[in-house]
Amino acid sequence: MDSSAPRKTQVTSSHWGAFEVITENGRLIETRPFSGDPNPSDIPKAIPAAVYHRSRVARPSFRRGWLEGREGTDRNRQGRGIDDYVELPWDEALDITAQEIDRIRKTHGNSAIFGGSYGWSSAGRFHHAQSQVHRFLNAIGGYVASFGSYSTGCAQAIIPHVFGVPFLKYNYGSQDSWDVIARHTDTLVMFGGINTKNAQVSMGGVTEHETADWFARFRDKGMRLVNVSPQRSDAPEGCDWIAVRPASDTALMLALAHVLESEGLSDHDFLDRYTSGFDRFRPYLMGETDGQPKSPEWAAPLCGVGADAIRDLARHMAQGRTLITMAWSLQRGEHGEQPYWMSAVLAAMLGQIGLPGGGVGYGYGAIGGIGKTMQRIEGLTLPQGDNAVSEVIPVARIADMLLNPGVPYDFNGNRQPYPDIRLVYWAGGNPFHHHQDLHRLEQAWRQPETIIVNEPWWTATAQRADIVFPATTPYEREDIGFSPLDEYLFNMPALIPPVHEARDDYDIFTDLAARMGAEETYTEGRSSEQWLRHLYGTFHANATKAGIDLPDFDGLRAQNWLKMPVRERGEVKSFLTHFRDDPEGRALDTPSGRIEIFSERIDGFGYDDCPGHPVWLPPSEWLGAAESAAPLHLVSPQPGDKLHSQLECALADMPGARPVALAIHPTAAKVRGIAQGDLLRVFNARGAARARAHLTTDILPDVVAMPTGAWFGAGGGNAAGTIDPDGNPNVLTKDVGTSRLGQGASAHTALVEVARLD
Ligand SMILES: Nc1nc2c(c(=O)[nH]1)N[C@H]1C(S)=C(S)[C@@H](COP(=O)(O)OP(=O)(O)OC[C@H]3O[C@@H](n4cnc5c(=O)[nH]c(N)nc54)[C@H](O)[C@@H]3O)O[C@H]1N2
Ligand SMILES: Nc1nc2c(c(=O)[nH]1)N[C@H]1C(S)=C(S)[C@@H](COP(=O)(O)OP(=O)(O)OC[C@H]3O[C@@H](n4cnc5c(=O)[nH]c(N)nc54)[C@H](O)[C@@H]3O)O[C@H]1N2
Ligand SMILES: [Mo]
Repeated sequence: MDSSAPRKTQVTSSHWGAFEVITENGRLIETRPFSGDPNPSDIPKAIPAAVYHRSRVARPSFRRGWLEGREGTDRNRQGRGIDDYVELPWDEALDITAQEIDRIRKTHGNSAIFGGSYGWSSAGRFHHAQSQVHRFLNAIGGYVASFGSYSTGCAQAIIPHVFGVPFLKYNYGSQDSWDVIARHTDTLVMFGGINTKNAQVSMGGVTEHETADWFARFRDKGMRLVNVSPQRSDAPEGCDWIAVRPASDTALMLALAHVLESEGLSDHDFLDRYTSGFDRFRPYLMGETDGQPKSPEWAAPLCGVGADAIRDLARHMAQGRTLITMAWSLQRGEHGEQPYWMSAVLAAMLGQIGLPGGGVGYGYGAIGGIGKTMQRIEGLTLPQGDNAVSEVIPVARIADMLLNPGVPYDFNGNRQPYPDIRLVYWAGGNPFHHHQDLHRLEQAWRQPETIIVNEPWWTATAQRADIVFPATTPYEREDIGFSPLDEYLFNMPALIPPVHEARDDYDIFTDLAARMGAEETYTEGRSSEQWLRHLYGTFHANATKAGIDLPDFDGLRAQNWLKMPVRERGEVKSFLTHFRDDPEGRALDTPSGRIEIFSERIDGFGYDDCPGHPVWLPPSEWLGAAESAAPLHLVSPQPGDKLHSQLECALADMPGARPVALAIHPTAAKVRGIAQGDLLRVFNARGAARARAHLTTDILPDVVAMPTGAWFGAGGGNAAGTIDPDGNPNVLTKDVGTSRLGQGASAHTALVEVARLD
């Protein structure tokens, strides 16, 4: 491909959708919306500035203290985040790195290597950094992996107990499309809202942004749309807002269930036929076990919603077709298992699970692909090989792991010691963006002997690594763009040559593997282009079998992009529809074969933080436990202007853009003497961050919201006791598992105080 032609317009894809890229003499000049997208995202606008940003990693870089330190354990680990870096030529850098990985695996075994490497990386099926690093580590003998995601880690543990399927299979393969909802649903009750800001992105890409248009349809049809959330802005304009305190949804849902049960509105035929354990749950609901009926009057002071409003909502939900949707955010907090499980129980009591437009759905709006139903074509996935190491930690327990080698922990019925990690390899993620309680992570990060990071930019994580390899961005290499939740297929051209000395993750790992005697295993003798042809070949063959005609690889290259006829219109039979039609023949894969309202298995684990049926368990930090030192609940949602911490370097350069905005109610602002636009200090016992006051009545008076994604430390060093300059909320959040069952991230569990920063 000639990337140096004078002026060219090509289309590429990304997690936030497709866009046109204008290049001139091999330089990326500008991005423009993709013609096929009715509501294109603004995110790509920041790409040109980010690609050539001064924070690009130019050459292989070694932390001076590590390079000059003695072999082995004493690599001056305290210097992470403080030391400067020494640049070395690629060959020498790869030699040193391969020797170090080899030393660790020979001295401590491959179970001393952590390669979970969580993160979204970039779109593109082959150059997916996390798949590449896993494949590489498998080729050299394996690594300690991680289970689940920050997005839905807790759901991935609880939902299989309840519905007998992996959560993501339920989420991506078994939910109603927007179209079915538009035709069948009368009432949509959205816990945590459905946010078009979040639907801007989808892993692997979302080409037609259509969530907002569907809501216009819903409104035209006269559907009742209820946003149950601490922020009005969590759902599109025109929805009713039930302002619920964060972390109190389980109490609210229990009260809704109580109304159904006391007013004879629960569907006992459904409960008898399709569920198990309602008889064990009911006494708790009605207060027979603990003397406390979970009535609206009980729930009202907990969740901040009036008893009459709860009663009205319950009665309304029992009329017509009702779909309950649950934002992923609800399980990203302590005891996040409970609202997720309880939503299934509530939906079961309404008796509409398995009917079009009814039941419960997860993650609508969380990513743009959910609600789009596609015929599935397999392929276009890089095989990662087999991992010879069996240890796996729940993804969000990384700091616990590093701080507690050998110490046993509980996870979903298993008890195991944390592995003793000596080397960490990260490619395609930014833990110093995504993890909770970053000052604690900073402590934990001092434990390993060596930390290696492949990154295009000097992120906070790169700034805390011993070895940093400059990686290309997707604009600097050829790839194929595709998501099973999208109907478009892209050849993502190499738009510009690599910036500075950046190399593709694949080439970095190929050269490391070669030095470690694993090149053939890693590459299978293929170049990047041969891999693209190979992966596409399988996909092409599967498409042909499914009756879908696609061009060959060269044809796709020439065409740049195409739309495939894979969108399913109308109802798709899911495992739940089949189960409803034939509960014995198509029994669920749970111990009872039914939806488990009571789980003997979970009960058998004996966890007080996740007993045998859903219960109200207040988290350690929420408004019900607020103290004068930290009286406000902090929610830290996804940023609207970007994906996580990506492109932040360019956005932060815009005048006045940082620190980030903190949404705060005028009442809370007034008592603190805060005016619109004031510079703020947001703090608690764990840390402090700067923010800019954004006064709005669209948030509960004792809740504040601060988006994720500001670069921690924004340019080096950020010890406890300092104030994070650009406003990364994770200096404030709590690093604790959701429970011993799910061990998910508890990002939404945090109380804070806010003051004007004079
Ligand atoms: N407080 C709070 N914290 C949260 C959340 C929250 O709700 N609240 N949400 C959590 C969730 S759901 C998630 S998913 C995480 C997201 O956390 P991450 O996925 O870790 O965040 P990203 O910023 O997307 O990190 C991706 C990194 O990969 C790099 N990268 C991009 N392309 C390439 C490539 O080709 N090669 C290499 N080597 N690197 C590349 C980018 O520069 C970037 O640094 O954050 C979590 N953190
Ligand atoms: N633009 C953009 N879109 C994104 C991302 C991004 O970085 N940028 N990240 C993507 C990723 S990786 C993910 S996982 C999804 C996440 O999707 P979600 O998890 O659905 O989104 P969040 O933005 O974390 O939270 C949504 C809202 O939940 C509300 N909330 C918080 N706690 C509670 C609670 O206890 N109860 C109730 N009822 N509401 C609560 C908050 O007000 C918050 O605004 O977003 C994806 N979409
Ligand atoms: Mo996520």
